[in-house]
Amino acid sequence: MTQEHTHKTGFETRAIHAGYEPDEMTGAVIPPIYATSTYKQDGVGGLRGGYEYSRSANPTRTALEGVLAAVEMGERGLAFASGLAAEDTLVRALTRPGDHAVIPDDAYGGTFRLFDKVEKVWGLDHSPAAISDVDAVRAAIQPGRTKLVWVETPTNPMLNVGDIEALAAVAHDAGALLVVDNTFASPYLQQPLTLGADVVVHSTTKYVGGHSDVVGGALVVRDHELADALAFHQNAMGAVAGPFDCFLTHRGLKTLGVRMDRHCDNAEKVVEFLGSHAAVTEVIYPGLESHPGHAVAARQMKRFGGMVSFRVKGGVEQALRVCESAQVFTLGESLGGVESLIEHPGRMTHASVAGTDLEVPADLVRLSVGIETAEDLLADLDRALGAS
Ligand code: P1T
Repeated sequence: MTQEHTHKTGFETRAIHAGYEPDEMTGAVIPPIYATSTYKQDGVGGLRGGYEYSRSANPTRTALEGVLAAVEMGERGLAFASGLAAEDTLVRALTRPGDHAVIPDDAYGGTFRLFDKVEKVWGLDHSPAAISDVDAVRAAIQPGRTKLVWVETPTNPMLNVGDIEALAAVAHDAGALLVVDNTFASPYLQQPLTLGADVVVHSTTKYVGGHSDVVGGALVVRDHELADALAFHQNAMGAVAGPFDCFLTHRGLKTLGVRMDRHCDNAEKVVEFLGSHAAVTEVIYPGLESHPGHAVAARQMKRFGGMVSFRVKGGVEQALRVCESAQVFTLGESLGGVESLIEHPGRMTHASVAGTDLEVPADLVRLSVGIETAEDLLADLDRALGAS
């Protein structure tokens, strides 16, 4: 399918068909794993299909990058070795020492660590702001210096929601770009480029890959100049995704739509169950009408996702006990795979923000609700919450 045609088709059709035409020679319907570092040239500079060296381009990666662009309604996708590799490439391609970025005051711990311990040393300042509060984001912008407004929505792990259209306007008024980390929503539920964002970031390790068997990252953009700058840095910095990883990620992405619908169905059941459980003090889920970001989420997301956070009676000790007592929910970092995961953000994924303004509540438990039989998930949570 041409890109023009692709963008007119439905999400699942794009996820399954974009980025690759059956191989000319064999008709293979799935992109082969091109396990090659280099390519024979037909005379010096005589490249076949533009392939020269696999850091610069590899056909298995080209196929994944094409489908990533299509599912996000972008012009260009770029695949990286991890979400953080994508983030670092993006930041250093689009900023210079002395510049400034606004970041979420409840960002993923690794993203905060990247800004605070790596990009800062390189000379990029940052200010955390509540991305659910457009005025707070506007106030955190330093006119002339702020080059990036960085948003996660929903955020990890507090599930706050940022209004992408409004934040894009605020960023653009100040001459900055709006970056949206779309990892939690996935491109099935939310397409930030269609709402005015300039760059979409993914940890494809999560819902896009979907099977907890590969680490990867992605950037997707609409603008050709921006795409060229990012592609230059992707090659110059070299944190690319390898062909085996691209194959797995691409395979996962084909079923994103059906998986996400089941993740959402199960999450809704889990939320209802937790909401009436005596051991739970608060359930955090953008699908709840009581969630402060519900109206914005309902406007910009197809459904509300598979991530659920909740707080328990009994503080940190009980939160740890619940995490360690679950059996169907596996105790582990990461999210977005078909299997349910449970974790304690304060001690695990967000340990790197302890003692900062981004510290998360000690009694918080985060669930990545998988696609198992819902009744088994509810029974498991009931058992874990009763543990003492
Ligand atoms: O782990 P990596 O593929 O490098 O992606 C980093 C990343 C970026 N953005 C968000 C919103 C993320 O959640 C992550 C990774 N998060 C976890 C590993 C986690 O368990 O929250």
